[in-house]
Amino acid sequence: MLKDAPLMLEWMQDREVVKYLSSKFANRTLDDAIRFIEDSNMDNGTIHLAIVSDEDEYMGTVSLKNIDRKNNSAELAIIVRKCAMGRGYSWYGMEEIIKKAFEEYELENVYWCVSKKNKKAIRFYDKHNFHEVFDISEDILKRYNGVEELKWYSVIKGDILDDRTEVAGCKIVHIKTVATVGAGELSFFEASRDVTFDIKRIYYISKVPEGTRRGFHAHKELKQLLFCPYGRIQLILENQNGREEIELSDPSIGVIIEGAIWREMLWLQKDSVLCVAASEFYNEDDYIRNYDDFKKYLEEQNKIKSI
Ligand code: T46
Repeated sequence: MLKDAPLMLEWMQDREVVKYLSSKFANRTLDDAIRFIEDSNMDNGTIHLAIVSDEDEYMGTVSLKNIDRKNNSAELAIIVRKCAMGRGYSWYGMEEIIKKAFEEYELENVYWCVSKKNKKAIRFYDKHNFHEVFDISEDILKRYNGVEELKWYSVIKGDILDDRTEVAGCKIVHIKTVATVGAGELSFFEASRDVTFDIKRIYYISKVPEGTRRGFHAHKELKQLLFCPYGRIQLILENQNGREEIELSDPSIGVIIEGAIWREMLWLQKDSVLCVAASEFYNEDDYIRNYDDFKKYLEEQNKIKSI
């Protein structure tokens, strides 16, 4: 809205806010801000949305640029006023525009870049598990001719934007993932570097019909990393504090289960694959397959802890 122009000019003239941007803003005027807002209503392959507070105060702009209908991709850009930093506005703006990109504009991939010197932004993107892109195409790179030291990120439709670090006391891990715009992602973990235990066994569960439930047990000692490289599986976990769920549908998200945790898995999509890296060889004696026995086991464990 045109009333946002003075606040838009505020960040354009704020050296701190614009110091890592490749476009130069310092000499922009109120007329430039007004023209930007007027043009943002035009259908020119770019979508600009205002990020506003509950009181409808302009806090920043989030955009999809270079919308490419052939590759179903677009470049994301975001800027927030200094007073909006660290207050959740950036995350809100990104989450909303990414949702719109996939659901409303039917895109498959959104990507963006940031100066490697902008440590704060890099911490923010890494914390939210956005995947780094290494082999960005020449066509995209030439938009940034002469700009050095850029780090590229991307989100692919289906990636889960969940910033929890734990579920029922189990650690949620971000499996290292490398994205290639328009050509998918590659995820990997390296045993002793990325997993907190030695892996002795890998197994996977496949060809499961939709709606199937498996699990219904806990382990006494086994440590496991669970992840879903294809499909959608709901993982329901229970510890002494109760039950919590997480959807495993992003191949870059894993959950490490250690200690006595009751687990159930629900196949939300046919043929989804559950992969598990385990700390021990298969040993039926380590299973607690009865729910009442699990509850008793937890109580005993708590008694031992409190002695
Ligand atoms: C777990 C969840 C996530 C073996 O012979 N070797 C093995 O390595 C495994 C894992 C299983 N089995 C046998 C034991 C059963 O006769 O395979 C059969 C199916 O196992 P289960 O009913 O335990 O499968 P799920 O899907 O309920 O549970 C499995 C794991 O067993 C369990 O450790 O945490 O996946």
